[in-house]
Amino acid sequence: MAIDDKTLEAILNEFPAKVKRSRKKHILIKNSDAGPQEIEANTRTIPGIMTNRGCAFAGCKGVVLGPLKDMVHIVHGPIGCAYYSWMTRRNKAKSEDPKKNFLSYCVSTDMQESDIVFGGEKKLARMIDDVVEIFNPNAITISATCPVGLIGDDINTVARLAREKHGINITAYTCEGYKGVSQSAGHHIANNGLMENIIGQGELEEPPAKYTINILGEYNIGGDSWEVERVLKEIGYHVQAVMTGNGSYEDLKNAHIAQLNLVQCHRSINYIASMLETKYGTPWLKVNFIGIRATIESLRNMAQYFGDEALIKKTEEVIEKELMEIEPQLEPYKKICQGKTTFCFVGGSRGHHYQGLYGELGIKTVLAGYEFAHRDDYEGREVIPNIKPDADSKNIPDLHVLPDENRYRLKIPAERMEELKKKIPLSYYAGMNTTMQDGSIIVDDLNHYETEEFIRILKPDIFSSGIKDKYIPHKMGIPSKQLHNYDYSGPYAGFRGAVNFARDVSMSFITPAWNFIVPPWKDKPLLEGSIEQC
Ligand code: CFN
Ligand code: HCA
Repeated sequence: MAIDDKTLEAILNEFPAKVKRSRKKHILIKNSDAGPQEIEANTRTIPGIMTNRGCAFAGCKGVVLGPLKDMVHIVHGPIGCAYYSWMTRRNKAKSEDPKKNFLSYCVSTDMQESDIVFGGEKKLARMIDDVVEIFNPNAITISATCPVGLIGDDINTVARLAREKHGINITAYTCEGYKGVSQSAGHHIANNGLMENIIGQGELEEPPAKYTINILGEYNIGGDSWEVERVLKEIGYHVQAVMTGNGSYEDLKNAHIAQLNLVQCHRSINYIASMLETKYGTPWLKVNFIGIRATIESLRNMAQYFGDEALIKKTEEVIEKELMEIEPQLEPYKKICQGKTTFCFVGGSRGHHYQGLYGELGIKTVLAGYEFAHRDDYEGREVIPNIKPDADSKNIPDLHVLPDENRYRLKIPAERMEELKKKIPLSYYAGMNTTMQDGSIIVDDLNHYETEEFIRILKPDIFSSGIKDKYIPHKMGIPSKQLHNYDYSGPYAGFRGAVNFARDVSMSFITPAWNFIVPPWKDKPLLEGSIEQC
């Protein structure tokens, strides 16, 4: 069954009038005849609504800083925030020097009541001394949790004094959870800090290899960036820094020498992409290594960008070889998946990145959305290189270069830009409003009530989201696939990742477990009790 305006109205009628008015602006039924459809995004969640969103601390420490492996990330606050952001995201890392991988540690000042009352600065300073003595890390970050901002601990001064004392890079991030409306604020805080304190501080002056690139917005969840790097290296690229999956302080310091920045996740790290462009003139190119077609197009775009015939040829050879390997493996899974439907609700970019991969397996996305994306993630942009983003960033082009070509390390003559405009097909990563089919539903900041209602009506064959809502569909007898941490599996990126994804999704469909589950409401009364007569 599809959802029309009347059904949507009925779902929203359960809310109080004011809440209904607000939620209505966050939900769209895709209709390409209606012209550009607007959706409200990046606004505060209504208190009382069960959202899947996280906070600024999660976005800063959890998402952007956390994966940097040779740094110790201190969480300044009571233990809960450190504990619940400890390894759950499955950002993998292997260190060249095994003594310099600190990701498996949970490091926190564990503030107690007396620290809240009398201040936690001294405790934080002592902790930094201990961390330097015990771990000898290359650098340290300090992330503030809510109470730190409320009591006014000056973590920047603590960091500066510790830097002078220990002579290593120690920086503070005032990413208290309450800042902004979601994780997104924390991404921005982390981006600013990394740019200000680390990127560009290395000694390298020239790219160490012919095609030197950075990968931005790739966090190595379940090993994704290892799979992407495998292919890129085979083609002949040199990856200077991955931000920040399996990333390191040492690589990041020299990220400014790259010739091109790839932007995989646009939502969490577009700020660094544009700051690198402004400061060092490095152009950036949006890519998507989730899905086979998206991976191929991304590789082709990169080759076109450098424009070297040998690189273009090598790219095609590698694509052909990879396809020969995976196509026969995918066949049996496609048979299982064909004709099925899914929901695809994730935090930011993955909400549209995964639709292509699902489609390649024959699975249609009937509902999708983001927890915390901004309007530009939904609405898509005109794909014209050489345009600066406008003030509210609604028109960020996908291949983004400044007009003054002299500012590039990789010089792009005007006629080459014209050629690139024609050659680079960027349709698959335009905003969500353009990736979904007519009649499908787009929801911003989907909540638990709406989740249940939409599942009840649309009956997807698989539900893909995160841990907070995973078990609602399970209890309704529908498989669910976490697209955040991949449920202990992965990698899902690139060519081989697509096979892993196809296998995992197929297993969820054919497992006989669903035949043994009777949802509680089918054989038990929902309420128990007795009615007394008065
Ligand atoms: S790895 Fe990324 S891809 S960084 Fe971002 S917007 Fe989160 S942690 Mo969860 S899975 Fe998710 Fe994206 Fe970019 Fe991950 S869709 S919510 S903040 N995200
Ligand atoms: C975060 C991290 C998260 C949470 C995932 C989930 C992740 O937002 O703080 O809710 O299942 O990917 O680990 O997005």
